[in-house]
Amino acid sequence: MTFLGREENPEKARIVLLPAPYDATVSYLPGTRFGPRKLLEASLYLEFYDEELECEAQNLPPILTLPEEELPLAPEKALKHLKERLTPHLKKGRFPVLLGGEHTISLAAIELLLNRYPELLVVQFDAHTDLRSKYQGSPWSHACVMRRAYEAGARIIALGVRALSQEEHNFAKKNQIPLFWARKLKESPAEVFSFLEKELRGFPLYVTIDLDALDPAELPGVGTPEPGGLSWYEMLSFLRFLAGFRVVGFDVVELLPREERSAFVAAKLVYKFLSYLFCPLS
Ligand SMILES: [Mn+2]
Repeated sequence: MTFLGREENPEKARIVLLPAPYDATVSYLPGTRFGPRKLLEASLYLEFYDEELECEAQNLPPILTLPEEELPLAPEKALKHLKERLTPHLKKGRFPVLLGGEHTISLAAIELLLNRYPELLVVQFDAHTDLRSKYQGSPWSHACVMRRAYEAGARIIALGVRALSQEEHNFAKKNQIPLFWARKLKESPAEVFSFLEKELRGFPLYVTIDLDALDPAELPGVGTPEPGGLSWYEMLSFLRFLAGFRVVGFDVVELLPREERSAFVAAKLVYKFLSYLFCPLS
């Protein structure tokens, strides 16, 4: 199973897709472990011509989709496994894309990229901040992933937030982690763009897309569907903007494919972001 059904010569790949079928710490609705497979399946049915960029999927650089491997249940072991799979591809200069799986898996890419780019800035699309110190007894819960990333040395900017605890809000304030509420992105996006323009320029960016940043009306298949999220076109406007900066990798996580529709939307989101990044306007 490969993204867009593309069969590449692995040696020539410039983009590497790593399925991360993991949902061991999930708190509400389980099943994100089936996310990567369903997303890849759905990608076969996308229209390969992009009307916005006037670009064909075959004009994207060669994409290598790694085979799905079952992950150990223990989060530290799962992250280690993902890092080991990703490392040889990063060494070859390939652009990494992780497909989740619950949000915990982002840490594998973030920690590896921090070794290469100590100034790494993580742009997080998420309904939640995921800044809890521990959740349900675990420091590796999806609800803690950005706290761990912050502790590992990443700078974070969170976009689309609309559900967080007092503890998380206090932590973000104390550590000057910018949080942009979903309401702000929807009502005054120009202010957010101008903030990002100033903050992102020159920095290596890792973009982590928790699909619950989107409104559940657009994509219902997530572990915690929070109302009031981004529309499809709002999300695309941010991704297209980010593609003008130095993005060094991204992930799309938390797909809970109870129906085909969400997997299709998620697959199209991956395709759109890759196109913004790699398909220049003709
Ligand atoms: Mn999240």
